[in-house]
This record gives sequence, C-alpha cells and structure tokens, in this order.
Amino acid sequence: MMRWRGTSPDYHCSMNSTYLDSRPYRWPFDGTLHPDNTVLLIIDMQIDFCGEGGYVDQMGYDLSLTRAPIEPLRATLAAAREWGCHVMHTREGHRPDLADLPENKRWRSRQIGAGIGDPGPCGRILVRGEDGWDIIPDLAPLPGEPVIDKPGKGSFYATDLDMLLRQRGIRNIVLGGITTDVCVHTTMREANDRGFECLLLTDGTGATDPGNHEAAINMVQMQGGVFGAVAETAAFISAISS
Ligand code: C5J
Repeated sequence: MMRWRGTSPDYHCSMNSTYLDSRPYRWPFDGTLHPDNTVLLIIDMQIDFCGEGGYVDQMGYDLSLTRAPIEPLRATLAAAREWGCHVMHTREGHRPDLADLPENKRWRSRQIGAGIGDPGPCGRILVRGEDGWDIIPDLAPLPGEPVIDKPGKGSFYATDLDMLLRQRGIRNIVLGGITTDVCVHTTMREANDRGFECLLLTDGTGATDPGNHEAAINMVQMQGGVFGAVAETAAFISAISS
C-alpha cells in the first residue's frame, strides 16, 4: 500500500515507507513515519526565552534570534495537529521555593545579570507560575497536549517524558524550540541515547548566538547522523500534509 502520494520533492515514498528529505539521511531511518508513533516536541517556547523582559532579554541577547522559530513552528504545529500526531511541550522552570535550583545554576545566572529566582519585568525569572515562565500565546498548548515541566536543560531529566512517550508507543521525535544548542540539543541527545529516532527542525529552532545555532545543526549530521537527522520545517510539513 502506498501511504503517501504526490510529486513534492520534500519527501519520498515506497511501499509502506515514508521518508523526509533530510540530512544526512532520509528520516526516519526505516521509513515508519505515522501519526501514532510520532511526536512534535516543542521545547521551552516561553516568554523567558523569547519575550521582552524575560530571562534571555535580561541577559542582553538579541531576541530576534530566539523569536525566529515562532512562525515556522506555528505552521508546523498546525500541520501536526491536522495530521493527528502527538504534540508535547516543555517548560524550563523552578519551584517557587527554588528547592530544585542548583546553587551553581543560580550563581552563574546572577553573573550575567539575570538571576534565576530574582524579580524581573515578567516576574521572578524562570520560576513556575510567573508570567515569564508561560509558553508564548502563538504556540500555546491545546487542552490534552502534555506539558513537561523540567528543572534542567534536558527534557528527560527529572520528568516523566520517557514514560509518556513509551506508554503512547512513540518512537519518532520531531524537535523544535529554543535554544538549539542548549535545551533542544540536550533533549535530542538524551532521546537518541534512549533509542528514539530524532529529527531536528533547522528553522524551527533558534539560539542566542547564530554560530552556535549552525554548529548545533552541524553536530547532528556527523558520523552518519550521530544524534539523528535535520530538516527544514517545510520538508516535514510537506511529508505529513500530502
Ligand atoms: C537555556 C534553554 N538556554 N531552553 N535554556 O538556558 O535552552
């Protein structure tokens, strides 16, 4: 049975298989791309990372870099919901009493003028329940879409993400969000080590430094795809919209 039809150059199909036009290999490796076994995982699209007055803004970084993936992700999210795959979101943040904030993480953030747990224009920086910790309205989760609250960079550390994925039979993870070189990459590495088949959306991610963004994308493609593969959001949307 042919699962996908059409002439788009962004994906390829063969009997029972679908592959994206991705790098360094056609993703997923075995062509088993279905809504049931695939999740779009959107990492930390919070005001603290891409909104005025948030953590990244307070550190003095260029917000246009972390805001760049918003539109590509908006389109990807709409296509993924239409396709019917799983959608999950993450938020980085700490308990109001900061019991889960390592001392060195707080110290480092204070060195750059944006102390985690300290008051800022969007409330206490990276603290759960504060305005800055919210996911931006453009990419707000729908009811029923799991939101993973994490105290660290990786989405698997100190969360139930692994259990949620395995309970749902998910094995393909499509990653977008911010920042490419920190939370997105850490999550991709954690997922890859757990045996999940990962795809990084190049324009669906952004970093506080353009060189780091490019380097993070390049790293994935070494060694035949050491952490998985990369593709533009248009290639993913094309594959799932046919
Ligand atoms: C950072 C993140 N950069 N979401 N967090 O501290 O990448």
